[in-house]
Amino acid sequence: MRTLLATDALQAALVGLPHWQVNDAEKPTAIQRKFVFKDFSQAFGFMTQAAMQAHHLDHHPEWFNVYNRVEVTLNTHDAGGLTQLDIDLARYMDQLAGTMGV
Ligand code: H2B
Repeated sequence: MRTLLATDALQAALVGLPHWQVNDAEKPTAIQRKFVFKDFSQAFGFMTQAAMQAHHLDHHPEWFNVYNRVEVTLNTHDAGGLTQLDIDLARYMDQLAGTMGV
């Protein structure tokens, strides 16, 4: 799970994650998305549920929150780049935000 994704596998996975951007088009080592919620309570609810999933996966986001905004960066520091765990956590976050109307 913590092996770097090959370029073609990463490209294929990113097709299903249109809200996520790579940090560097030439040499992607992280993906990023900015979520905007209704208010702080909703943003923190998202973070709380995502944190439980991160704990479950033993895979943790870098994130930054101000009021209703949550900026997320995913990468696998053990592997030095992007792995399937980043894709799985991004999908989970997309789905969760979707249930909150985001
Ligand atoms: N989270 C992320 N984002 N990348 C990792 O490489 C990672 C992690 N490694 N969470 C895990 C924890 C590792 O440090 C522990 C020891 O399992």
